Amino acid sequence: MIRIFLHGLLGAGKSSFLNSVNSVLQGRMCLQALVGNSSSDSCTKKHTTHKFNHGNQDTFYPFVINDNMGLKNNCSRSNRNNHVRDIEQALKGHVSEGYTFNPECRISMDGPFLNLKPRANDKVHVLVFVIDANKFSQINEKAVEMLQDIRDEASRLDIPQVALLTKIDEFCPEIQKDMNEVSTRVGIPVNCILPVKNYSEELDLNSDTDALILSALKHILLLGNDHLNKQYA
Ligand SMILES: Nc1nc2c(ncn2[C@@H]2O[C@H](COP(=O)(O)OP(=O)(O)OP(=O)(O)O)[C@@H](O)[C@H]2O)c(=O)[nH]1
Ligand SMILES: [Mg+2]
Repeated sequence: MIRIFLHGLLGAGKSSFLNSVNSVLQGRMCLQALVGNSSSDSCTKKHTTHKFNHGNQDTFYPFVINDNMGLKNNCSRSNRNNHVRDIEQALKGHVSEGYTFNPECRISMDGPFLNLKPRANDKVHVLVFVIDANKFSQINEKAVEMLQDIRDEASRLDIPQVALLTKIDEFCPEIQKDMNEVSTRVGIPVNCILPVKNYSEELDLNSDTDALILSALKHILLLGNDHLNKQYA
């Protein structure tokens, strides 16, 4: 099983992406995770693992997506440090289901949400940075440094990373410039930056949107699969 971990600032479109993946897989609009519209408070509160039904109710696709609370663009240095350390724990599989990331303090080392003995399935296989294409140029340098720190941790753990550029429907002409800027500022190669348009306002699926979501998912899963194969080689 491949574990995909979504990370991104508040309102970047993390929950919308996993809802979009589920919608495409189920062939109907799905709202598995709550989606918000607030610029001051994260709509997703808890670290949650989402599975995706395949056929009948008890059968699932062999991958899961972790959704998390997004951080504000302008949080303090100590908040950012706490957050990076917590994400590092999550990448290693030490953070249990239901934990609420709190930038004011790190996960408690003797609390109920610390998983001391993660199984292979609990560890993250692909880290996905979810970035709002419209807001990237407004993200401050400190927040970008935080993304780089998380990327460094992931690289140390040998976990592959991609960036999803969301909301491209609002931003199409500028998308190439934005992909280059993400690549330069965060350090992810341009061929690992995947533009998507999530299902955000439509009532029915359409094949162009499906194609972008499926292409991004395929790329993420191939990276995760390579990482798993490497671990057991
Ligand atoms: N136009 C457009 N809107 C989008 C897209 N993806 C997400 N949105 C909208 O952006 C807002 C935030 O989306 P969420 O999926 O809640 O973002 P999130 O990253 O999960 O946010 P938090 O959980 O609060 O950190 C919602 O109003 C979505 O409908 C997209 O591709 N296009
Ligand atoms: Mg969310």
